[in-house]
Amino acid sequence: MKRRRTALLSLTALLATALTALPAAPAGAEETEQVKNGTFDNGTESWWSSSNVTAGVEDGRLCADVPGGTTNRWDAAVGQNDIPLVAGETYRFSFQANGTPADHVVRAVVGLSVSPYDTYYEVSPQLSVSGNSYSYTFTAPVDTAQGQVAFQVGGSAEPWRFCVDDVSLLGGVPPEQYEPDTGPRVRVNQVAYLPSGPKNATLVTDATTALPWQLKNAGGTVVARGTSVPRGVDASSGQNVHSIDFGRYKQRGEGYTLVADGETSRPFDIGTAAYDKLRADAAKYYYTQRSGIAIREDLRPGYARPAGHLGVAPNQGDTDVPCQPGVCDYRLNAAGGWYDAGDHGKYVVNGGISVWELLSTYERALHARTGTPAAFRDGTLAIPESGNKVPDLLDEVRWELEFLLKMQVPAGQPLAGMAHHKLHDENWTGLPLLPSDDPQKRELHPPTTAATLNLAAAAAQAARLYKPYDRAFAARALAAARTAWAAALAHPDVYADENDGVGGGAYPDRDLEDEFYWAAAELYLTTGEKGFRDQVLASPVHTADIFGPTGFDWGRTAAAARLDLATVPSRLPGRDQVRRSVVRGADRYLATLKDHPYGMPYAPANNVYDWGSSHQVLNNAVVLATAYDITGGAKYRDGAVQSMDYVLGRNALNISYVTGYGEVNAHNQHSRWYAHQLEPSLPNPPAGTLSGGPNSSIQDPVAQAKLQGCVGQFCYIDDIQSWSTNETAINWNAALARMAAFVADQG
Ligand code: 9MR
Repeated sequence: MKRRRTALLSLTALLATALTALPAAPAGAEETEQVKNGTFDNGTESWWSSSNVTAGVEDGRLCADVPGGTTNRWDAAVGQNDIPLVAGETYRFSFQANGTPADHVVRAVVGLSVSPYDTYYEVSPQLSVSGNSYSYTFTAPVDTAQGQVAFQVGGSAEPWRFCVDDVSLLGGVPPEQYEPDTGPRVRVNQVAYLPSGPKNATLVTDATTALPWQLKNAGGTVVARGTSVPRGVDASSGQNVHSIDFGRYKQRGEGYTLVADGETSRPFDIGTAAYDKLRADAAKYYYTQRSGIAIREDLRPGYARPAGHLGVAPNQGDTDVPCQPGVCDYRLNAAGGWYDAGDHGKYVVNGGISVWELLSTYERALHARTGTPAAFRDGTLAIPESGNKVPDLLDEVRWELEFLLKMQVPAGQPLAGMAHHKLHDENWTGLPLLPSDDPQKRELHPPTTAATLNLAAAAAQAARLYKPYDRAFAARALAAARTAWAAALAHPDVYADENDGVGGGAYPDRDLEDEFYWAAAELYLTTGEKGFRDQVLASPVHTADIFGPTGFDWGRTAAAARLDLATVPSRLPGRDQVRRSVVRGADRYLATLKDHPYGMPYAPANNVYDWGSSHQVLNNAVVLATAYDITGGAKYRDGAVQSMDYVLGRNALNISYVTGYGEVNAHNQHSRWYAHQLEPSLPNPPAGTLSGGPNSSIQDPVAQAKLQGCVGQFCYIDDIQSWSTNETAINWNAALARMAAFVADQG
């Protein structure tokens, strides 16, 4: 513990230093310390600091005087470079730290010391004056000799002092044994069952014979009783389970519990109010995702923030965005739209399907027997446009449509009429980061046929729905859709590069027959023109069996066409067969649901839960709901309604995947601005935000460290860093909005 004060290398000097590759330890090797001089016994040897920080060893720890007046965490830092990391190896990252005065945040990062400065793992604890020990486990996603451990301490208005000791990055540690807290073994929809709807629960138990159950009201009085049905081992969770059906009980009330096998479920309501609220909240989610506009505190208390990406420093976009080098030599004003997810990217394919599912929620309300158009009328969503006499849902979706239209290649340019695939930062940014604080260069990525067809489909659908409110906009949308359609026909195979995933997601798709079918269908439903009708009828997708286990998604859009052709009035020859094909798809989802001890219409092949599985469950439920709209058959309505139980808590983890709904709910979704878990001054996502949910492929370092070997439903963790299991996204919330509206309509 020498008290020597050593001058540290500046960050820039260090980055410029040539780096020597160290031999990488093989995976599964002995535990090996990767940090040199983490105890600071040799002063500051091997450590660097940024030039605005005065750092030295004091009482055997490294202490840094941090200046006030910086903006970002990374504007002031201390760290160590040349740390080797091995892909797939698990590391324990630990340190002791304190801060004076209290409550300053350190962003502790394990990442890449050279451009593009990827972050592999990060935490942002709030420090006390007395200090704490911190320890985390993660799995390295890549091999590199240029790893870095850094403590980012910028972003404070006032100066403060940061001290750190016993910094360790231990490689070769066993993956953490993570035990989720799953609470009582009686699993229910933690929000509400409809009074006249199905009421099912799942009991996790070792018992193999039927057990008695009791339904209790809020006062603890038993109001119904029965016996469970043993269901054996559930493949989606590996648990031995029973199912419980208490659907004969129909009394409205709050605070019911279900008791079985000595366990009491989390409380739930029998009623409809929660779905009226969820229908609005799931749609209100979009206002706070908006880019290019300040979010107003009076409209969303706790969520106000400055406008993002309007070209106001430190932002560089999106009012005048260049292409990636070599892609084009014009610039576009592509301000507005919604941020896709927890990142600041804006993607046309995902924008298109999100617009479709929200507009279809609106369109269903116009045509379905239980539709309630008033639910989305002017004034229902508390947005800046409320009061303009246009249904609020149309106003909200128009924010995205205007952005999609701006992404179209202008006339006179190469590939005119096509749509740029996406627009996002040059490199990935870290968390937390308000949209208005993003300093990165924004770039347009090449046009693709998929984006062009998404734009055509969404704009064509918009043309028929906005016409009663704004004829000029409807005409503009239809013209853009026609132009896009023609451009896609002229360039049918311009694909997104699946490796174009730096700074934003790739959204690659090489099968575009479904996108052609969808765009043709929307153009036909809007115009009734023979040319589009013939395209629909000639598409091989028109008669294909499209209702598979993983349903529809941003890249599988055939169902969008089929559902609309089945429900939006038209003179399509063979429309009855189209309607029957939807009912056949629903029959299959109903069979899956009946077989499933958790009562969900989702059983993916080999039990591999997809990225965004919670919205897959909901989209399969949309097919059930549509079959009800077509046939009036109660079994389809009940199947659709019952699917909501899984999302709202009747699942292996006993968690509701919707923020603010259910006693235990997902609320740490991966997001740069709802980053409360990292930055206490920021909010959690707003109520009504759907989490992506279990993803068997566990594609992020936190999931890889904690969920190794997980079975289906268990491949999830409510951690902000688990972007592959716990993100929020505009397409996923659209599925929630659509199903919440359907269920509310059944009350
Ligand atoms: O939802 C997308 C999922 O289907 C893909 O498997 C995954 C990997 O390509 O990307 C998901 O989309 C993400 C996008 O790439 C970037 N913004 C966040 C999206 C949700 O996680």
